[in-house]
Amino acid sequence: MRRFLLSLAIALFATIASAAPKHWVVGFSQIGSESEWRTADTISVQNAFNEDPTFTLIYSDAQQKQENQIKAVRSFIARKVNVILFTALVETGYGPVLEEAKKAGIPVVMIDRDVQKSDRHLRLTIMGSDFVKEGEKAGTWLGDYLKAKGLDDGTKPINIVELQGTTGSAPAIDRKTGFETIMKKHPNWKITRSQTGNFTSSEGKAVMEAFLKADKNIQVLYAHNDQMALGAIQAIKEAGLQPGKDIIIVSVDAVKGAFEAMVRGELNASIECSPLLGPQALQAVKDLRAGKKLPARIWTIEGVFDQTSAAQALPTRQY
Ligand code: GYE
Repeated sequence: MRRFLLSLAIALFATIASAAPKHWVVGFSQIGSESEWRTADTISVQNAFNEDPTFTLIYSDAQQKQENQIKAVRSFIARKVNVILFTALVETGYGPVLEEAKKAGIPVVMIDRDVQKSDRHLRLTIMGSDFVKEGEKAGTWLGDYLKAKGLDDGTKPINIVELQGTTGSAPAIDRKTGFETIMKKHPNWKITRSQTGNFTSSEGKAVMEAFLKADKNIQVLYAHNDQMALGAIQAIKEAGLQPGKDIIIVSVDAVKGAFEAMVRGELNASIECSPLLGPQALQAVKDLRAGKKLPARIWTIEGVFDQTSAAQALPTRQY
C-alpha cells in the first residue's frame, strides 16, 4: 500500500511537472526612450513579462545607437536566452547579427520596427502597426478636413512641411510612403520642406523653427510622430502663429500629450499607433514555448482621433 501511494505520488508529480511551463529567459533589445510612445511601449513589455513568474526578462536600452543593439543581441546569444525580442532602430545593418541568432537556434520576435525585406527570413515574426496605413490615414484625414472647411479648392497650392522620423527607420519610411500615396489624389498638395526631427520633441521644435524662419507660406505640418508635433507647436507659438489654425497639424501615435494638444485646439488630428505591445508579445512567446507556430505578421488595431473626438476619448487613454 505504502509503495503504491509512493508511486502514485511520483506519477502525479511527474504529470504536474511536465504540464508546468518551462522557465524561459527573454532578451529584449529596445532602441531608447525618444518619445512618450517609446516609454509606454517599454513599460508595457516589461510589465507583461515581469508579472509572469515563468519568465525572466533581460532589458537592454540601446540609447538610439545601432552598435549597442548589435552588442545586446550578441550578449543575449552568449547567455543562451530562449528568445529575443527586438525593435530595429533602422531597417538596415542587422543581417549578420540576426544570422548569428539563427545559427544559435534562438528565435527573434520583432516588436514595432521591422528590418529590411532581405533580412526578414532571419526573424520569426513581427508584431506591431501598419505604418504605411498610418501615413495613408493622415493624408485621408487631411483631405477630408480641408474639404469640410472649404480650405482646398483643388487648384490653390497647399504647402505642406514634413517632420520625418529617424532616417532609415521603418516608421519614417512607411509613414512617408503612405502619405505620398494619398497626395497623388491631390495634385495641388506639395511637400515644400521635409527634414528629420528624429522622433523627438526638441529636434521637432528646432527643425520647425528653421522652416518658419525660411518660409512664410506653410499651410500644413505633417509630423511622423506626436512628439515632434508637440515640439513644433512650441516653435509655431513662439513665431507668433496659432498652431491648429494658422498651420493645420496632423501627426501619428495618439499619445496623451497629443490628446491634450487637440483639446487645447493646437493639434488637429493624431493617427493612432498603439505602443501597448506587451500582452501581445507575451502571448506570442508563450505560444512559441508551447510549440505552436506563430503567424508571420501580427497586426495591432488602431483608429484616428481629432478635435471632435479627443475630449471624450482622453479619460480612457492608457498612454
Ligand atoms: O511612432 C514614435 C517612436 O516605432 C512606431 O517610434 C514607433 C515610433 C513612434 O518614437 O513616437
